[in-house]
Amino acid sequence: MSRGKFITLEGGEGAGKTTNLAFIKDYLEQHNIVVVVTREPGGTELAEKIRQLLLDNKSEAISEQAELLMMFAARAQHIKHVIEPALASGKWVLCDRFTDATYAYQGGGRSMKISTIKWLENMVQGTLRPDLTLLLDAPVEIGIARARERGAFDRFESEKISFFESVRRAYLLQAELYPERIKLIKANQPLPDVQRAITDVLRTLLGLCALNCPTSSRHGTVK
Ligand code: Z5A
Repeated sequence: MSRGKFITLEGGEGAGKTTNLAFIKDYLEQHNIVVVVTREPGGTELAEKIRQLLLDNKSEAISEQAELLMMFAARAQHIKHVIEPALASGKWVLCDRFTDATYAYQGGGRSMKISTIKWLENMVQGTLRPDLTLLLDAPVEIGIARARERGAFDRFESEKISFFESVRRAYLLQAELYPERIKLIKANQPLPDVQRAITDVLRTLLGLCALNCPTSSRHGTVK
């Protein structure tokens, strides 16, 4: 049995990850692919407990180092108990955020050293990397306005605009560094257009692309 594929969805506040996760799952299932949908931080009982601690905005102040290590502690559990077994059994894994979020939030937002994040990535993940990452990118104000409609803010969502600007810049840098893996999707357009761009990328991944492949720029942007 061939190994499944690992797809991650990334983006800032309110970019539309959760909304599009269901769309992608349906699309893959229509192509007879068995999909495991999961998220980070989280995905196992213990990792979900770590998530609660990380998002709780009433907890004692969490140091930047503790935050980074908690992300990777949750990730280690998630990989061992959910991601690796699913991929090994031929299922595809669709994950709402993964390590690009660590580069963006802890690296960009909290200014943690990239070399430290890379060291932890190698230690926890070994050679595991996503096969495809869809980066939903929208101006910070648009994402925040969308997220605000949802109500109460968690510990991350309570950060200042400048934090989210740094997160966005770090995500865009990741896309520039890994254009083969990370496909940039403009998320500040109507949902049907976002989903058309996502479908174009998935068609390419599934090898369904004949003459009508999307034109990708050097940075992998799909319009
Ligand atoms: N975090 C971290 O710091 N380091 C890490 O390594 C990892 C995570 C893995 C939890 O993430 C937090 O963990 C996250 C980063 C940190 N904190 N933040 N911020 P999360 O993914 O659970 O939380 P989130 O980013 O806050 O998700 P979100 O706000 O729910 O965003 P979303 O899933 O991208 O958006 P959505 O719920 O799909 O859409 C929001 C609204 O916009 C909704 O009403 C939609 O109907 C609407 N929407 C979506 N798309 C459109 C379009 N195209 N047009 C109009 N309206 C739209």
